[in-house]
Amino acid sequence: MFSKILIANRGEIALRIIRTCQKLGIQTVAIYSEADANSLHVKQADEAYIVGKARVNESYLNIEKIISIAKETKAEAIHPGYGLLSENATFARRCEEEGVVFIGPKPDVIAKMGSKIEARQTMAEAGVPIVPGISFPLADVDEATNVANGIGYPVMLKASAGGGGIGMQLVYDEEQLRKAFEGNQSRAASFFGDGAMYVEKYIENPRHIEIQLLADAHGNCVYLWERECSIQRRHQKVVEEAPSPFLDEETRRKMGEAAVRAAKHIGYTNAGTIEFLVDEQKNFYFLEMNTRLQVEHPVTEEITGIDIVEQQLRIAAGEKLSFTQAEVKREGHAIEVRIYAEDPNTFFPSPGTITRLQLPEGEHIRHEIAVQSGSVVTPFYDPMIAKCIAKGSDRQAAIATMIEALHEYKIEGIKTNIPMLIDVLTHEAFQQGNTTTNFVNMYLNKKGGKTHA
Ligand code: MV4
Repeated sequence: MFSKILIANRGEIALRIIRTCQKLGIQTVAIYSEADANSLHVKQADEAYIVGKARVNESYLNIEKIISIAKETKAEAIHPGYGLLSENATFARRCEEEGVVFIGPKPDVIAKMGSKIEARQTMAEAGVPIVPGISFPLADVDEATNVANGIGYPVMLKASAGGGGIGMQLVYDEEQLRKAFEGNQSRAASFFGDGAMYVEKYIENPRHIEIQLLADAHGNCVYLWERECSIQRRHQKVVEEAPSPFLDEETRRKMGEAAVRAAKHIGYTNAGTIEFLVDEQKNFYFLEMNTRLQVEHPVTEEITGIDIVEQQLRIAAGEKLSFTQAEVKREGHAIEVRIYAEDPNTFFPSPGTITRLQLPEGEHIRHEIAVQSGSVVTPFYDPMIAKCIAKGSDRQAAIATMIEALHEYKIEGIKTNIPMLIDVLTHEAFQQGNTTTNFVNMYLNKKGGKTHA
């Protein structure tokens, strides 16, 4: 195992990684920007070094500076957390070249899954169901309409370099596709440096269900069940849970086995997630692979008892997985909510100073949080300030605990989305497990959706 690692991230995830390092006796090196000088991750790490100005391009994304700090401090590995450099193949490659272990998969695997077209091709080869559509870049608008006519409208026009809802458009007919094509292509080219576009059949009102994987460098791979993350707004998840209220045991097993096939086919190592769209008939289709630790990993930890960050460190250090698929347990139900510093109605960020912060307590409540009273939420970074995870013997118990907890938060000085989270958790549709990706528009009277009962 490593004796010292560098954490190339900030906020709650930096603290989360430090916690596991402390448990395992690993020394930690934090990096921070000028805006984060007083942050908790700086205080809690064993060492901390400034990397630059507030803006991420001048700090948390400065690859060469981060690697030089790792080398100077004799950190043996770098944990990238999520976001920032976590899915940057160039960073992973530079780490490899400099003899620093990147805690994640190999650079080529990151790059392969970063191209959505290549990912589709690869999954099809591995026998994983993909959304009906094409797995090559469209040459021009005429090819796009020919292909779409074959698939049948509506279709989603997507950028190969996109993902997470960026660079995609729903079109209902040929005229809309013709109008959308060139604009989308040139936006993708300027935004991602890659204008490759493809089309898929539009799956109506799907669920977003993802499989958590752990794969070691010795050919062993297990799935840690699923998380359902359908409750989103503007392609940002707000509530995640495990297990999914929608899956039956057979579909769960088929999805898990498909995900393991996918990982083995690409020589995947470390923790990873295969995202699926699941339609009303429980057909599942590969959507994207996330080659990093995810924000919502705690719900999986709560139902399996497995520390996913610890597993990442062990895998990166070359250890074999110490358990088999049959030994992965599943117990109870866990729900996570993401608390954002934002206006609960407009969803606009609400930066400022947190003048008071009091958290709910209880044995079934877990917090992942990097702010306290007096902390300043700056406009430079993601406005997610905390995650709350509630556990219960079943879904109903977990929901009840979460609703109670949400009412007990005392946060002053900034606005948060807690009122919106309470609306979701208390809604009959949510309680009945009607958790589709249209939930917020359909039930919460946002963006012209139906009125909230
Ligand atoms: C889709 C889709 C329906 N059909 N693709 C949104 C995020 C990005 N990763 C892909 N997304 C979607 N792709 C096809 N062919 C619907 C969505 C989608 C969605 C997916 C997961 C969770 C929430 C979503 C909200 C709106 C649209």
